[in-house]
Amino acid sequence: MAKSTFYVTTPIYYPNDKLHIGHSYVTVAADAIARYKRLRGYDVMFLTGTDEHGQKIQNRAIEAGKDVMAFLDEIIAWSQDLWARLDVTYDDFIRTTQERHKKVVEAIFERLIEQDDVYLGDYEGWYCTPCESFWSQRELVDGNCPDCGRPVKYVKEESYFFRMSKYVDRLLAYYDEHPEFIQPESRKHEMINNFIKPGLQDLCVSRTSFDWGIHVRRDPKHVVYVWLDALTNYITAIGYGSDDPALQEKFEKFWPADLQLVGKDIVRFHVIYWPIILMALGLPLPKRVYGHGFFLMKDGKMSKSKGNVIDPKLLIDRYGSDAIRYFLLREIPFGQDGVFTPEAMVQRLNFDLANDFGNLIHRTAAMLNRFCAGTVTRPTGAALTNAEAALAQLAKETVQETERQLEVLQFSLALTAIWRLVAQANKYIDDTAPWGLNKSGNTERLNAVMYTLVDTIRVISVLVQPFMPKAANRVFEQYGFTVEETDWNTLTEPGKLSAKKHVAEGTPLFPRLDVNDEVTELAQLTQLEDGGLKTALPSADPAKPEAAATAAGGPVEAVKEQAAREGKEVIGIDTFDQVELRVGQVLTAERVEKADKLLRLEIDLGSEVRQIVSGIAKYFDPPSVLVGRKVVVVANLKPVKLRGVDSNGMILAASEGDELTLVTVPESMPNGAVVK
Ligand code: ME8
Repeated sequence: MAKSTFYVTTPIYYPNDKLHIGHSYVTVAADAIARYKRLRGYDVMFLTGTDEHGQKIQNRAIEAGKDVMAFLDEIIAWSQDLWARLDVTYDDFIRTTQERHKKVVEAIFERLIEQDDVYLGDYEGWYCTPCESFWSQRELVDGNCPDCGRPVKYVKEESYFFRMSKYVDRLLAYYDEHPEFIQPESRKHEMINNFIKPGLQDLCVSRTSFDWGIHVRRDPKHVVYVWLDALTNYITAIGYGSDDPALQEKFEKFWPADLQLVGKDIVRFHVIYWPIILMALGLPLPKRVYGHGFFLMKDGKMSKSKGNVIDPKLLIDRYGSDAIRYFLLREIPFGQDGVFTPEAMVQRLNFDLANDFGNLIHRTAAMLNRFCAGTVTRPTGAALTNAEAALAQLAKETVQETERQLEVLQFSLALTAIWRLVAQANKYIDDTAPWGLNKSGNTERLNAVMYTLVDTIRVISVLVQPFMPKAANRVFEQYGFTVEETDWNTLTEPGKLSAKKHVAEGTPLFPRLDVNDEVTELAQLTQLEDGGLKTALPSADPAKPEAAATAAGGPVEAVKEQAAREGKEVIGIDTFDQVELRVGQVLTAERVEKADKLLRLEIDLGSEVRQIVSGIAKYFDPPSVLVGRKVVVVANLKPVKLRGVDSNGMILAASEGDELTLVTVPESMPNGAVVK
């Protein structure tokens, strides 16, 4: 029987700069899933690549004084070397400058014009060159690009447009019929409320103001504009539109993709424009698009201009690929944002890898060699106790839990489950004290304990394979585990571990680190002495005018002083951006029993109703005066219990002395709208 297939993709990255730890994050996540599915017996296709057209790339090559293709080749070589060093096992790497992609995009464009999905019109509006995005007047923030905050320019030019609006109803019906299509669930509401409900504009799909791109066949002064070119990579790479029967077969085999991983910044393109393009081409839609969260620095988003970007190669050189892969997937729940700090990384590596995992592997092998000449012997039934049965049961449950969490891409929870087993195995050593059994000559019991430990290590090393392939292989070699013994699909079958085997003494898998020294060293190495904070503030370079303001105690100093007086740090816009503010409407309001100050409110946030407890009772009597009021809610606040009542968020209010006013917005603003 043919194997089941699994097609997983990452975004294709812009090669305008070297890739950083954020790009490594999603690529390692895709690799872990690809490896996991291969281990489960799937025929996997794992695609990554680069998005090489557009003005931004052309400008970067010109700045570097290089021919565009030569400039790209260098960055692509660097990127592929990064993936090799991170043990990323992609099956194909697509470059949008490759002929296999270009000629299919040209044909797709012609077809879309012929079937009147694409038409020629005039584009008038605001354009942000760094983001390569067009914006309407309404979308600008203080006259600047709403994504990056940089100035935009007004442009008017002839462009081709895609009739997006024609497909909106079908798209919404698809969302309804396929609740698993957009994940995590919260991103779906964001898409519907922020982009679809306000009215989906036709999408500009060609430009005439630059020429680094795929030219429209019938009208070559037009270059296919970035998203139509970029998104189609997922089908051109696997043979869509090819004349070659083998490639056509490949396309039939793998499309629709099972999983498309994208950052939250480009979810919109992948769950609105991409499905619509596919509908226009009469193709099925991907089964799942997952919008993962971002790795941030202490001063907010990573960006070259802030100088807070971490070079992943530097970390790999110092700690090895396994350690970096582990940290990336362990630290932050997939789907959420998290902050990268040297402290967190060094602690994880030291405690989880050196102390817990590495030590379990090392001390077990050392004891086996000291007490049993390195040989594991299958125990007799009489020597087994409840402790062995309990560990075997936990191992079984851990396999199931790891599978469950990997299916829903909760890498950190899968690792948490595996580390629970690691901790339990370490505890089992302490409880059974094999050194005591050796001393008292209780060979039967000693064999039982050592066999149980080696069997547990076998399960653990198989489970960590998708995350830390090198470490897993080292354990397989050291412990002499065979292919049969390390087959994930029969992992917990009884008697899997062969009756006799030899285990080598080995060396520790992960070095122990001195946390303080290492953090200092790492901070210097990454040049983030203050966690990147200094780069968020204006440069101290006297040649730059804002530096003069700082030196003379000007506006920046005044802001810092004011913040310091209030016991708060000055924050960058990116830190503020982490606060999710939304418009809500009070549905019910009542007093909380035995709590004079508290009101329990139910608030409609558009996509959900939230319960919030607020200390505003004395200002609103009776509480029902609040019903129907539009309020601003901090929607991503950690849930708390106040007087035993769950509170999931906070409403904003201004207060001075005895007066308090709720921050409100006009009635016309829909519930769930984002406040910035
Ligand atoms: O958007 N944390 O390319 P891109 C986590 N070419 N992930 C991050 C990250 C961070 N700090 N920074 C980047 C493009 N990423 C387009 C995509 S797809 C058809 C075209 C990851 O080089 C994240 O997955 O800007 C994000 O979506 C992607 O890199 C953007 O890469």
